[in-house]
Amino acid sequence: MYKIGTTLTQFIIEEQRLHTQATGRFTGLLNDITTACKKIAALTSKGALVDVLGAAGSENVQGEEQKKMDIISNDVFIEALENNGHVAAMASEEMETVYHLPAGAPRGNYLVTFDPLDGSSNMDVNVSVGTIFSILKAPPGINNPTAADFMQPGTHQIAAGYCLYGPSAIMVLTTGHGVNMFTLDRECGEFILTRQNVQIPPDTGEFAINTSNQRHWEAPVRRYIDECLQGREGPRGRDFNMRWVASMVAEVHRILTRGGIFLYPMDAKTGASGKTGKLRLMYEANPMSLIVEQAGGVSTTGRERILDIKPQDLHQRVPVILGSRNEVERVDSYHRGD
Ligand code: P6P
Repeated sequence: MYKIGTTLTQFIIEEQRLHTQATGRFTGLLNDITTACKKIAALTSKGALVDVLGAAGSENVQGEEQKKMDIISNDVFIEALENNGHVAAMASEEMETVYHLPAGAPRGNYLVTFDPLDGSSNMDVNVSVGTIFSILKAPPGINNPTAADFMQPGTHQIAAGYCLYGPSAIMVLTTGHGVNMFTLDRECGEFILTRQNVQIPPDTGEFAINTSNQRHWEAPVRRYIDECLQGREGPRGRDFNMRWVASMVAEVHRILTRGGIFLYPMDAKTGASGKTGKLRLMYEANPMSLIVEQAGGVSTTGRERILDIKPQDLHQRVPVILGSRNEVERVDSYHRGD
């Protein structure tokens, strides 16, 4: 256990000391990511004051309208990581293909995937957004890794985290040994350890789903939500509450903080468009699933553990049902027909 008040920088150095073979590159990478998140936090907090709101006038590879901050955050992240010799390549929601480092830039041991500003449409209405990142090992000796080198299941992640830009800027990080939370002290510019070894309560009375898609849901999800809505008069014998922020980072943070279940399930709407879900595996579902599992929660598609999925494409989408263990396992049981 670390004393509350430890800085993220100190925490990362202490963690490195636990690994006698450590070269310091992983520590350097986490510090680069921290720098990127501090810069994005500063920009999101200024908003209209620095003209970062509104549409960029372009679309990303997903065919989604890009916000100015999507592009700015992506550039901030790339700039913070590409020249320090800690990464070998990067992949982002905002870039169609793998980002190769400039010729001559030193290559590191890691691949990083990221969603530079998840929930960015909330920027214009001043609602929480966040950066999500995932760290994988790069194949040794490859100067320019390809998309195939990123096709590693989520269980291979070395680390995962997010930075939530809300009333506070909070970095949440796991390196495979539990989940810790760090709040940005804007006066000293440091993320300060404020919660250690976070655990998600196994039970919850709070679900998060975009109910406007209800007519498109598969039967198991419709059954689960219907039972929640029937409350104490129904088969669950208790009332439920609902939340939907339309920012996965905010939903996951609430679940880490007080429990809950988040569902963006497979539905006929996404199926009809040939997609296999709404959320992206490599830089949304996988990092959030590692964090949730490390905090004692569960994360599945309804039919399989998300971290076990063998990726087929950088921008592959998957259904996501994650959070409090007993609720997610109930939804899974409904998918099995129990
Ligand atoms: P909808 C944000 O665009 C995002 O990728 C997640 O952060 C969020 O949970 C989801 O999509 C919101 O989707 O369909 O409710 O707008």
